[in-house]
Amino acid sequence: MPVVVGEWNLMRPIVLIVISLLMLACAEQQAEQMRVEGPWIAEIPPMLSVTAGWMVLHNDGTEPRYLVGAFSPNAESIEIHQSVVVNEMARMVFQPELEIPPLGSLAFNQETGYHLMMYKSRGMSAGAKIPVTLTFRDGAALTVDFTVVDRRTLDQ
Ligand SMILES: [Cu+2]
Repeated sequence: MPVVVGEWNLMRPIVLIVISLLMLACAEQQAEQMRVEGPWIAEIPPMLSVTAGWMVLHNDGTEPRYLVGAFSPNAESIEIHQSVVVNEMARMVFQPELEIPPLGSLAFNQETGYHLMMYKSRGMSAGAKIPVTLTFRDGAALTVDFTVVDRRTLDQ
């Protein structure tokens, strides 16, 4: 059917509402301006299933962003943790969300203690590429391939 200017003006609010709904419904809405550097997962022997993922998460935007979760087809669940030392005891503390400052980054490494704890994981042998989706408070998501690495080959 031919679209004339008058019809478009009537339809425009409806189109905008439909687009908004689609964006809300779409879990794979890309987390624009978010970027992952050096993602890797520690290799574990096949009889173990808990391991950790590491990365540097960059926010190239001008607003703070908040990481609220992660999931992967290769793990039953993933939690955001921070390793801390309390009374000389190493503990891991669950993090409900982490802020990534605007034009800044947050490192998940031994120094900061932040890591992605992966439970009941599969296929964590050196060289494998494991897709992990990071989810943000605004509903956006970012999927990145993490490389499985044998820790012993790392200089730490
Ligand atoms: Cu942990």
